[in-house]
Amino acid sequence: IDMTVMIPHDLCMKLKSAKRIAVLTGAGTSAESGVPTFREAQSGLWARYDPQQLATPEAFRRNPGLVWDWYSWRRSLVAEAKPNAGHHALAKMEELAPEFTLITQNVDGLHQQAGNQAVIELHGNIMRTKCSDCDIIVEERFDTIPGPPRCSSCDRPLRPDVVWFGENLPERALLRAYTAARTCDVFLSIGTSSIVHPAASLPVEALRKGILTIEVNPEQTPMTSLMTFVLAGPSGTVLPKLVSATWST
Ligand code: BJW
Ligand code: ZN
Repeated sequence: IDMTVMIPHDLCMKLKSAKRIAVLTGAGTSAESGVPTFREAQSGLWARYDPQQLATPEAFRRNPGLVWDWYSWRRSLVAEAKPNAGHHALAKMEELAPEFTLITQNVDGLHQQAGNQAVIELHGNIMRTKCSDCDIIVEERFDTIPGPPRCSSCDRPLRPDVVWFGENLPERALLRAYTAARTCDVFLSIGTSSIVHPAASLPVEALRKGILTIEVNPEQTPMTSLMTFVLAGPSGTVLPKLVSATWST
């Protein structure tokens, strides 16, 4: 199979002349760093684990130990992961673009590690812990402790500071993400299956405003046919090519 993805010249021209660039990333962006995605048939987390038993507030109430230990395992994977060439290309893009907003559904912090400054985390961060009751953020790291530790102020179990199904996204982050999606000149959707809402509605908002949209994903998604450009390849190879084709001429 020829994995070479051609970058259209007019895409580069439009990206280079964009004043504001907004980017939405998903788990696919971190796949090449060894962080498992969610919905892929063989390698995705939901192929082996049931999200209803692990990634909902009900699951945590029912079985806090199971949920805590599963996230401890996920934290250990993330702790070993390093940003890949796609993350580095997005950090470069932030330096080169006049205005740049990176909206991520990822909880692994790899964009920040790659050097991106303007990162909006829609689904929280797996390395942060908060109280399940009083929402206090706990700075201490609990890498190897089994079962949920207890909140020092209210004694309720602590939980990862991520957004589970049925929970609201952080309000300020979501508002800033909608604003960026509606006011940018180019919107890129990278490595996301585009099915989890409200994140999946961000490219729809951009399209409604007539904004140029680009998808980077080796597979098709419900958004693929609506996008202005589709770069059908892995972000770790497509993004470095996109950045050099756009800005080094
Ligand atoms: C590559 C690649 C490479 C591979 N390069 N690409 C409207 C309609 C229907 C349902 C709803 C709706 N509004 C709300 C809902 C319910 C629900 C929802 O959307 N469900 C859908 C499944 C239908 N949403 C919610 O519950 C949200 N809350 C909410 O809406 O609150 C209001 C409300 C309250 C009460 C009732 C109703 C509404 C919260 C969503 C929270 C999502 N949480 C998770 C877990 C985070 C913590 C953790 O890490 O454990 O977030 S689920 C999981 O999915 C995670 C991800 O951020 C999220 C998105 O997944 P993503 O990133 O797209 O990954 P994948 O695996 O799906 O896709 C990977 C992609 O990469 C694939 O396309 C590959 O091809 C590609 N790829 N390798 C580039 N190398
Ligand atoms: Zn508490």
